Order: sequence, then structure tokens, then C-alpha cells
Amino acid sequence: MKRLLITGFSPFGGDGINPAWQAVAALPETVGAWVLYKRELPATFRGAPRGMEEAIREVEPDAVLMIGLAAGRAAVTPERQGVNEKSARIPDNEGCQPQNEPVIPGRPGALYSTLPVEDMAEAIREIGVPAQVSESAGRFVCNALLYSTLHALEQAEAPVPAAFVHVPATPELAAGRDMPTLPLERIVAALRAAIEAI
Ligand code: PCA
Repeated sequence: MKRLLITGFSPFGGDGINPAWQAVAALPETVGAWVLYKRELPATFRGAPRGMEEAIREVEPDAVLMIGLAAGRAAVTPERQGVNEKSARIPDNEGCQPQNEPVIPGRPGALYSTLPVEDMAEAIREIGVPAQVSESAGRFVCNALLYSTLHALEQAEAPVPAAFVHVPATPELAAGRDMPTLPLERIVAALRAAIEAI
């Protein structure tokens, strides 16, 4: 069977939970042809790429799928690209709040996801969960992790495809705040469908 490294993030921005990691943790150990290797990454500009590097070394995956929270979005959104810019609206969990800094100096403005993001979105819609490909993963830790992972995998000897999926808030996370939500089981089902499509 093939090895899928799948990551979620620790809580950030003052929240006590992160549905991205909760959904990854709730996935079964295998999905279709894939054995899942789950890792929780810190929601920090420094820690996330480091954790990813370590996980890639340990797992030697055939593909990498990163999951993050995009509170405010109503759909599950596979990201088409990561951009080479860090600009943070809020400090990360280490107090780091870069503005207009490159993720990797001297590299191109954008790197494209190398998994079939359109097929993933389609597969999610087919199980009745709203999904669409997103053109922007933001400028915070999630985008930086996507960009730095695509960059690192480009340098790898064998091609390892990777993509990032942002998920909406859950009712538990929203806790009365006015934002669109999706129940955790629907997010988990969407991730299963996305994995089956890669
Ligand atoms: N979402 C944030 C960082 C961690 C997470 O789950 C983001 O979209 O950048």
C-alpha cells in the first residue's frame, strides 16, 4: 500500500481546538489504497515547516496532504497554489507576525499543488459536502507550510505530490460566533473522499 503523510494543525489564535487536526485524528488508519501517517503540526511559521521536514524524513511518504482551518469559509477548499509571501493578521503561537516577507527567499511567486485538486473537490461534492478549489491559501502559516513543502518536495529525488485542503469551522469551534460551520463528521467524510480521489 502507498503511504500518505497527512497533517493537521494545533489550535491557534486563542481557540482551544482545531477542527483540521480533529478531522485528521478521526480518519481511519487506511483509506482506499493509502495507509495514513498522521502528524499534528504547530501553528507557527517556524515549527510547521520543521515538523513537516521531520515527518517527511520519518515517513518517506508517496504523497503529502496538509489540512488547515479556514474559519469563515463555508466549503471545503483544496488549494490550487501556495504563494511566496508571509503576512500575518494575527501573531502565530510563538508571537511571530511577519509582514511581506518571502517564505523562501529567491524562489518564484507561487508554487502549484501537485495533487489533482479539481478531482478532490469534485469527489467531495459527490458525497454532498460543499467544496471548491481555492485560489488563495492566505498569507499565514497554512500558506507558508504549503509553499515550503512544495519547495522541499521539488528538491526531492523521487517526485512526491502534495496539496493543502482548508476546512470550515465546526459548530463546536464557532460556539455561537457568527460564521458558517460544517459538522466534524462531514469534514472527516470530505477528507476521505478527497484521499480516494488522489
Ligand atoms: N489555519 C491557519 C494556520 C493553522 C490553521 O489551521 C491558516 O489558515 O493559516
